[in-house]
Amino acid sequence: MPRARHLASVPANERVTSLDERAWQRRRSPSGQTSELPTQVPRELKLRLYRAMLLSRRLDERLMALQRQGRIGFHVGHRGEEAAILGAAAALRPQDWLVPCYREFGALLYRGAPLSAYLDQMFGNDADPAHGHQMPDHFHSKAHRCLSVSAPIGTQLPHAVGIAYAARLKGKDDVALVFFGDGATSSNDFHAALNFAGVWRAPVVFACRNNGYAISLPASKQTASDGFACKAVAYGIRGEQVDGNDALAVYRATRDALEAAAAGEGPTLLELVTYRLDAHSSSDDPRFYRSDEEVAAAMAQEPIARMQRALFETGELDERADEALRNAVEAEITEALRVAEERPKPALDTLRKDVYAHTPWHLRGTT
Ligand SMILES: Cc1ncc(C[n+]2csc(CCOP(=O)(O)OP(=O)(O)O)c2C)c(N)n1
Repeated sequence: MPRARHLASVPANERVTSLDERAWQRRRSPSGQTSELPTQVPRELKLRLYRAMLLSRRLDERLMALQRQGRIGFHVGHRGEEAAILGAAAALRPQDWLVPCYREFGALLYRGAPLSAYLDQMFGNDADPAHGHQMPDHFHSKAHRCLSVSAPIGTQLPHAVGIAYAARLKGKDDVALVFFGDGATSSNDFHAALNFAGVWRAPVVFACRNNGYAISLPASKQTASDGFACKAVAYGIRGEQVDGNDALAVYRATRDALEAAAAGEGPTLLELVTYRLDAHSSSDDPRFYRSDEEVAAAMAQEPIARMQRALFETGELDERADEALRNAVEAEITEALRVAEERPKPALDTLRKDVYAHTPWHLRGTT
Protein backbone atom coordinates (compact mmCIF):
# COMPACT_ATOMS: atom_id res chain seq x y z
CA MET A 1 0.00 0.00 0.00
CA PRO A 2 1.26 3.52 -0.73
CA ARG A 3 2.22 5.66 2.23
CA ALA A 4 0.46 8.95 2.72
CA ARG A 5 1.62 11.69 0.44
CA HIS A 6 1.62 15.33 1.19
CA LEU A 7 -1.16 16.93 -0.79
CA ALA A 8 0.71 20.21 -0.93
CA SER A 9 3.02 18.49 -3.43
CA VAL A 10 0.11 17.61 -5.72
CA PRO A 11 -1.00 20.10 -8.39
CA ALA A 12 -4.23 21.85 -7.39
CA ASN A 13 -6.26 20.46 -10.29
CA GLU A 14 -5.44 16.88 -9.22
CA ARG A 15 -6.03 17.16 -5.50
CA VAL A 16 -9.20 15.14 -5.29
CA THR A 17 -7.72 11.67 -5.53
CA SER A 18 -8.87 8.13 -5.05
CA LEU A 19 -6.73 5.05 -4.50
CA ASP A 20 -6.69 4.28 -8.21
CA GLU A 21 -5.71 7.66 -9.59
CA ARG A 22 -5.82 6.88 -13.24
CA ALA A 23 -9.23 5.23 -13.01
CA TRP A 24 -10.36 8.25 -11.05
CA GLN A 25 -9.12 10.71 -13.65
CA ARG A 26 -10.96 8.76 -16.34
CA ARG A 27 -14.17 8.89 -14.33
CA ARG A 28 -13.96 12.56 -13.67
CA SER A 29 -15.37 14.82 -16.34
CA PRO A 30 -14.59 18.59 -16.32
CA SER A 31 -17.99 19.27 -14.71
CA GLY A 32 -17.08 16.93 -11.87
CA GLN A 33 -19.79 14.44 -12.84
CA THR A 34 -19.17 10.72 -12.77
CA SER A 35 -19.20 9.40 -16.31
CA GLU A 36 -17.84 5.91 -15.81
CA LEU A 37 -18.36 3.60 -12.87
CA PRO A 38 -15.77 1.08 -11.78
CA THR A 39 -16.74 -2.20 -13.37
CA GLN A 40 -15.44 -4.29 -10.48
CA VAL A 41 -18.30 -3.27 -8.20
CA PRO A 42 -21.13 -5.79 -8.74
CA ARG A 43 -24.46 -4.39 -9.98
CA GLU A 44 -26.30 -5.87 -6.99
CA LEU A 45 -24.11 -3.91 -4.60
CA LYS A 46 -24.50 -0.69 -6.61
CA LEU A 47 -28.28 -1.02 -6.53
CA ARG A 48 -28.33 -1.83 -2.82
CA LEU A 49 -26.20 1.23 -2.19
CA TYR A 50 -28.38 3.42 -4.39
CA ARG A 51 -31.54 2.21 -2.61
CA ALA A 52 -29.96 2.91 0.78
CA MET A 53 -29.08 6.44 -0.38
CA LEU A 54 -32.66 7.02 -1.55
CA LEU A 55 -34.04 5.73 1.74
CA SER A 56 -31.72 7.96 3.76
CA ARG A 57 -32.61 11.02 1.67
CA ARG A 58 -36.35 10.53 2.02
CA LEU A 59 -36.03 9.71 5.71
CA ASP A 60 -34.14 12.95 6.22
CA GLU A 61 -36.83 14.93 4.43
CA ARG A 62 -39.70 13.23 6.26
CA LEU A 63 -38.03 13.50 9.68
CA MET A 64 -37.27 17.18 9.20
CA ALA A 65 -40.96 17.76 8.36
CA LEU A 66 -42.03 15.77 11.45
CA GLN A 67 -39.73 17.87 13.59
CA ARG A 68 -41.26 21.06 12.21
CA GLN A 69 -44.71 19.68 13.06
CA GLY A 70 -43.57 19.02 16.64
CA ARG A 71 -43.96 15.25 16.31
CA ILE A 72 -40.29 14.52 17.04
CA GLY A 73 -37.97 16.73 19.06
CA PHE A 74 -34.84 16.99 16.97
CA HIS A 75 -33.15 15.72 13.83
CA VAL A 76 -29.65 15.82 12.48
CA GLY A 77 -29.51 14.41 9.01
CA HIS A 78 -27.11 13.68 6.18
CA ARG A 79 -28.85 15.13 3.13
CA GLY A 80 -26.09 15.59 0.55
CA GLU A 81 -23.66 13.34 2.43
CA GLU A 82 -25.28 10.03 1.46
CA ALA A 83 -22.41 8.93 -0.78
CA ALA A 84 -19.79 9.63 1.89
CA ILE A 85 -21.69 7.76 4.60
CA LEU A 86 -23.25 4.89 2.69
CA GLY A 87 -20.32 4.35 0.34
CA ALA A 88 -18.14 3.79 3.41
CA ALA A 89 -20.74 1.66 5.21
CA ALA A 90 -21.06 -0.60 2.18
CA ALA A 91 -17.40 -1.58 2.57
CA LEU A 92 -17.81 -2.82 6.17
CA ARG A 93 -17.71 -6.53 6.91
CA PRO A 94 -20.09 -7.91 9.60
CA GLN A 95 -17.27 -8.25 12.15
CA ASP A 96 -16.15 -4.63 11.76
CA TRP A 97 -17.13 -1.87 14.16
CA LEU A 98 -19.12 1.21 13.23
CA VAL A 99 -18.22 4.18 15.40
CA PRO A 100 -20.59 6.98 14.41
CA CYS A 101 -20.55 10.73 14.89
CA TYR A 102 -24.27 11.63 14.71
CA ARG A 103 -25.16 11.78 11.00
CA GLU A 104 -24.66 8.11 10.19
CA PHE A 105 -28.05 6.50 10.79
CA GLY A 106 -27.93 5.42 7.11
CA ALA A 107 -24.78 3.41 7.83
CA LEU A 108 -26.51 1.65 10.72
CA LEU A 109 -29.49 0.79 8.51
CA TYR A 110 -27.17 -0.40 5.75
CA ARG A 111 -25.61 -2.80 8.25
CA GLY A 112 -29.02 -4.37 8.75
CA ALA A 113 -30.45 -2.54 11.76
CA PRO A 114 -34.25 -2.46 11.39
CA LEU A 115 -35.72 0.87 10.33
CA SER A 116 -38.26 0.41 13.13
CA ALA A 117 -35.52 0.40 15.81
CA TYR A 118 -34.06 3.65 14.50
CA LEU A 119 -37.51 5.26 14.40
CA ASP A 120 -38.39 3.96 17.88
CA GLN A 121 -35.35 5.91 19.09
CA MET A 122 -36.40 8.99 17.09
CA PHE A 123 -39.82 8.97 18.75
CA GLY A 124 -38.49 7.87 22.16
CA ASN A 125 -41.35 5.33 22.37
CA ASP A 126 -41.60 2.23 24.56
CA ALA A 127 -39.50 0.17 22.14
CA ASP A 128 -36.68 2.74 22.03
CA PRO A 129 -33.40 0.83 22.61
CA ALA A 130 -32.22 3.86 24.66
CA HIS A 131 -35.43 3.84 26.81
CA GLY A 132 -36.03 7.52 26.04
CA HIS A 133 -32.77 8.49 27.78
CA GLN A 134 -31.16 9.98 24.71
CA MET A 135 -31.92 12.82 22.32
CA PRO A 136 -33.28 11.74 18.91
CA ASP A 137 -30.54 10.56 16.52
CA HIS A 138 -28.39 9.31 19.42
CA PHE A 139 -28.73 5.74 18.24
CA HIS A 140 -26.71 2.60 18.95
CA SER A 141 -26.96 -1.11 18.23
CA LYS A 142 -24.93 -3.73 20.01
CA ALA A 143 -26.12 -6.39 17.56
CA HIS A 144 -24.73 -4.39 14.64
CA ARG A 145 -21.49 -3.46 16.38
CA CYS A 146 -22.45 0.20 16.33
CA LEU A 147 -21.40 2.33 19.29
CA SER A 148 -23.72 4.92 20.79
CA VAL A 149 -23.69 8.42 19.36
CA SER A 150 -22.44 10.85 21.96
CA ALA A 151 -22.92 14.58 21.64
CA PRO A 152 -19.41 15.85 22.48
CA ILE A 153 -17.36 16.32 19.33
CA GLY A 154 -14.41 14.00 18.69
CA THR A 155 -14.72 11.73 21.72
CA GLN A 156 -15.50 8.70 19.57
CA LEU A 157 -12.11 8.76 17.84
CA PRO A 158 -9.97 7.42 20.73
CA HIS A 159 -12.73 4.86 21.41
CA ALA A 160 -12.36 3.56 17.86
CA VAL A 161 -8.59 3.28 18.22
CA GLY A 162 -9.01 1.41 21.51
CA ILE A 163 -11.50 -1.04 19.99
CA ALA A 164 -9.25 -1.64 17.00
CA TYR A 165 -6.13 -2.10 19.08
CA ALA A 166 -7.96 -4.48 21.44
CA ALA A 167 -9.12 -6.56 18.46
CA ARG A 168 -5.54 -6.86 17.27
CA LEU A 169 -4.30 -7.88 20.73
CA LYS A 170 -6.97 -10.59 20.74
CA GLY A 171 -5.73 -11.86 17.39
CA LYS A 172 -8.93 -10.88 15.53
CA ASP A 173 -8.96 -9.05 12.21
CA ASP A 174 -11.86 -6.72 13.14
CA VAL A 175 -11.48 -3.14 11.91
CA ALA A 176 -13.11 -0.02 13.39
CA LEU A 177 -14.52 2.59 11.00
CA VAL A 178 -14.99 5.92 12.74
CA PHE A 179 -16.91 8.87 11.29
CA PHE A 180 -16.42 12.51 12.22
CA GLY A 181 -16.75 15.93 10.64
CA ASP A 182 -14.14 18.46 9.62
CA GLY A 183 -14.85 20.36 12.85
CA ALA A 184 -13.77 17.37 14.93
CA THR A 185 -10.25 17.71 13.54
CA SER A 186 -9.89 20.75 15.84
CA SER A 187 -10.42 18.56 18.92
CA ASN A 188 -7.61 17.12 21.02
CA ASP A 189 -9.17 13.70 20.63
CA PHE A 190 -8.55 13.75 16.87
CA HIS A 191 -4.83 14.26 17.33
CA ALA A 192 -4.53 11.82 20.24
CA ALA A 193 -6.40 9.17 18.26
CA LEU A 194 -4.32 9.53 15.10
CA ASN A 195 -1.13 9.58 17.10
CA PHE A 196 -1.88 6.37 18.99
CA ALA A 197 -3.31 4.68 15.92
CA GLY A 198 -0.06 5.44 14.11
CA VAL A 199 2.21 4.26 16.93
CA TRP A 200 0.22 1.08 17.58
CA ARG A 201 -0.62 0.43 13.90
CA ALA A 202 -4.20 -0.02 15.08
CA PRO A 203 -6.62 -1.41 12.47
CA VAL A 204 -8.81 1.66 12.26
CA VAL A 205 -10.15 3.72 9.36
CA PHE A 206 -10.80 7.39 10.09
CA ALA A 207 -13.58 8.75 7.85
CA CYS A 208 -13.61 12.54 7.97
CA ARG A 209 -16.75 13.87 6.31
CA ASN A 210 -15.54 17.22 5.10
CA ASN A 211 -18.99 18.70 4.53
CA GLY A 212 -17.72 22.26 4.46
CA TYR A 213 -18.92 23.42 7.87
CA ALA A 214 -18.82 22.85 11.62
CA ILE A 215 -22.26 24.33 12.27
CA SER A 216 -21.59 27.88 10.98
CA LEU A 217 -17.79 27.72 10.84
CA PRO A 218 -16.39 26.98 7.36
CA ALA A 219 -13.81 24.19 7.02
CA SER A 220 -11.26 26.77 5.89
CA LYS A 221 -11.38 28.21 9.42
CA GLN A 222 -10.64 24.83 11.00
CA THR A 223 -7.25 24.47 9.37
CA ALA A 224 -4.55 26.31 7.45
CA SER A 225 -3.49 23.08 5.73
CA ASP A 226 -4.59 21.93 2.31
CA GLY A 227 -7.58 19.87 3.39
CA PHE A 228 -7.51 17.22 6.09
CA ALA A 229 -6.08 14.08 4.48
CA CYS A 230 -2.58 15.55 4.61
CA LYS A 231 -2.72 15.50 8.42
CA ALA A 232 -2.13 11.75 8.20
CA VAL A 233 1.47 12.44 7.19
CA ALA A 234 2.32 13.88 10.61
CA TYR A 235 1.13 10.70 12.30
CA GLY A 236 2.86 8.31 9.91
CA ILE A 237 -0.33 6.84 8.48
CA ARG A 238 -1.92 6.71 5.05
CA GLY A 239 -4.10 9.64 3.99
CA GLU A 240 -6.43 9.88 1.00
CA GLN A 241 -8.66 12.67 -0.21
CA VAL A 242 -11.69 11.18 -1.94
CA ASP A 243 -14.59 12.72 -3.85
CA GLY A 244 -17.19 12.18 -1.13
CA ASN A 245 -20.09 12.72 -3.53
CA ASP A 246 -19.09 9.69 -5.59
CA ALA A 247 -20.49 6.70 -3.69
CA LEU A 248 -18.39 4.16 -5.53
CA ALA A 249 -15.14 6.10 -5.13
CA VAL A 250 -15.89 6.23 -1.38
CA TYR A 251 -16.76 2.53 -1.33
CA ARG A 252 -13.52 1.56 -3.06
CA ALA A 253 -11.31 3.81 -0.95
CA THR A 254 -12.91 2.54 2.28
CA ARG A 255 -12.75 -1.07 1.17
CA ASP A 256 -9.04 -0.74 0.36
CA ALA A 257 -8.38 0.98 3.69
CA LEU A 258 -10.31 -1.71 5.60
CA GLU A 259 -8.47 -4.48 3.78
CA ALA A 260 -5.11 -2.87 4.53
CA ALA A 261 -6.04 -2.46 8.21
CA ALA A 262 -7.26 -6.07 8.48
CA ALA A 263 -4.02 -7.25 6.86
CA GLY A 264 -1.98 -5.54 9.59
CA GLU A 265 -0.91 -2.56 7.49
CA GLY A 266 -2.25 -0.01 9.95
CA PRO A 267 -4.68 2.89 9.86
CA THR A 268 -5.86 5.24 7.09
CA LEU A 269 -7.31 8.73 7.27
CA LEU A 270 -9.91 9.25 4.53
CA GLU A 271 -11.09 12.77 3.81
CA LEU A 272 -14.46 12.48 2.08
CA VAL A 273 -15.04 15.82 0.38
CA THR A 274 -18.77 16.52 0.29
CA TYR A 275 -21.31 19.20 1.19
CA ARG A 276 -23.97 19.53 3.88
CA LEU A 277 -27.06 20.56 1.91
CA ASP A 278 -29.28 21.05 4.96
CA ALA A 279 -28.88 22.92 8.21
CA HIS A 280 -26.44 21.51 10.76
CA SER A 281 -29.47 20.17 12.64
CA SER A 282 -33.15 21.04 13.04
CA SER A 283 -32.02 23.71 15.56
CA ASP A 284 -29.89 25.66 13.07
CA ASP A 285 -30.65 28.25 10.39
CA PRO A 286 -27.87 28.24 7.77
CA ARG A 287 -29.27 31.30 5.95
CA PHE A 288 -27.30 33.37 8.46
CA TYR A 289 -23.93 32.12 7.29
CA ARG A 290 -24.10 30.85 3.70
CA SER A 291 -25.62 32.02 0.44
CA ASP A 292 -28.40 30.42 -1.60
CA GLU A 293 -26.01 30.46 -4.59
CA GLU A 294 -23.49 28.34 -2.72
CA VAL A 295 -26.15 25.76 -1.81
CA ALA A 296 -27.54 25.73 -5.36
CA ALA A 297 -24.06 25.09 -6.76
CA ALA A 298 -23.57 22.22 -4.30
CA MET A 299 -27.00 20.83 -5.16
CA ALA A 300 -25.89 20.49 -8.77
CA GLN A 301 -23.16 18.08 -7.56
CA GLU A 302 -25.32 16.13 -5.11
CA PRO A 303 -24.64 12.40 -4.96
CA ILE A 304 -28.00 10.75 -5.59
CA ALA A 305 -28.74 12.34 -8.97
CA ARG A 306 -25.13 11.64 -9.85
CA MET A 307 -25.41 7.94 -9.02
CA GLN A 308 -28.75 7.73 -10.81
CA ARG A 309 -27.22 9.25 -13.98
CA ALA A 310 -24.32 6.85 -13.80
CA LEU A 311 -26.59 3.80 -13.38
CA PHE A 312 -28.75 4.97 -16.29
CA GLU A 313 -25.63 5.41 -18.42
CA THR A 314 -24.40 1.88 -17.79
CA GLY A 315 -27.91 0.48 -18.30
CA GLU A 316 -27.95 -1.01 -14.81
CA LEU A 317 -31.12 0.94 -14.01
CA ASP A 318 -33.88 2.43 -16.12
CA GLU A 319 -36.56 4.99 -15.40
CA ARG A 320 -39.28 2.44 -14.64
CA ALA A 321 -37.13 0.46 -12.23
CA ASP A 322 -36.03 3.72 -10.61
CA GLU A 323 -39.60 4.83 -10.08
CA ALA A 324 -40.55 1.45 -8.62
CA LEU A 325 -37.59 1.67 -6.24
CA ARG A 326 -38.57 5.16 -5.11
CA ASN A 327 -42.19 4.12 -4.54
CA ALA A 328 -41.09 1.09 -2.51
CA VAL A 329 -38.81 3.27 -0.37
CA GLU A 330 -41.61 5.77 0.22
CA ALA A 331 -44.05 3.04 1.24
CA GLU A 332 -41.51 1.45 3.59
CA ILE A 333 -40.88 4.78 5.33
CA THR A 334 -44.56 5.69 5.59
CA GLU A 335 -45.45 2.39 7.21
CA ALA A 336 -42.45 2.39 9.59
CA LEU A 337 -43.22 5.96 10.68
CA ARG A 338 -46.87 5.10 11.31
CA VAL A 339 -45.96 2.14 13.52
CA ALA A 340 -43.27 4.02 15.49
CA GLU A 341 -45.44 7.07 16.10
CA GLU A 342 -48.40 4.98 17.29
CA ARG A 343 -46.39 3.13 19.92
CA PRO A 344 -46.88 4.32 23.52
CA LYS A 345 -44.32 6.38 25.38
CA PRO A 346 -42.03 4.45 27.77
CA ALA A 347 -43.31 3.67 31.26
CA LEU A 348 -41.98 6.03 33.93
CA ASP A 349 -39.93 3.32 35.66
CA THR A 350 -37.70 3.02 32.57
CA LEU A 351 -36.21 6.31 33.80
CA ARG A 352 -33.79 4.28 35.92
CA LYS A 353 -33.29 1.35 33.54
CA ASP A 354 -29.64 0.79 32.59
CA VAL A 355 -28.71 3.83 34.67
CA TYR A 356 -28.62 2.68 38.31
CA ALA A 357 -27.97 -0.75 39.80
CA HIS A 358 -29.85 0.43 42.92
CA THR A 359 -32.47 3.14 42.84
CA PRO A 360 -31.08 6.22 44.61
CA TRP A 361 -33.08 7.67 47.49
CA HIS A 362 -34.31 10.71 45.59
CA LEU A 363 -35.94 8.58 42.87
CA ARG A 364 -37.53 6.03 45.22
CA GLY A 365 -41.29 6.16 45.15
CA THR A 366 -41.39 8.06 41.85
CA THR A 367 -43.02 5.16 40.00
C1 LIG B 1 -16.61 19.22 22.61
C2 LIG B 1 -17.75 19.92 21.91
N1 LIG B 1 -17.63 21.21 21.57
C3 LIG B 1 -18.64 21.84 20.93
C4 LIG B 1 -19.79 21.17 20.63
C5 LIG B 1 -20.94 21.87 19.91
N2 LIG B 1 -21.04 21.33 18.55
C6 LIG B 1 -21.99 20.42 18.21
S1 LIG B 1 -21.88 19.96 16.61
C7 LIG B 1 -20.57 20.98 16.34
C8 LIG B 1 -19.94 21.10 14.96
C9 LIG B 1 -19.30 19.84 14.51
O1 LIG B 1 -18.89 19.98 13.20
P1 LIG B 1 -18.20 18.82 12.40
O2 LIG B 1 -17.26 18.08 13.30
O3 LIG B 1 -17.64 19.37 11.15
O4 LIG B 1 -19.39 17.81 12.07
P2 LIG B 1 -20.66 18.05 11.17
O5 LIG B 1 -21.74 18.55 12.10
O6 LIG B 1 -20.31 19.04 10.13
O7 LIG B 1 -21.02 16.73 10.62
C10 LIG B 1 -20.23 21.67 17.49
C11 LIG B 1 -19.13 22.67 17.60
C12 LIG B 1 -19.88 19.81 21.02
N3 LIG B 1 -20.96 19.07 20.73
N4 LIG B 1 -18.84 19.21 21.64
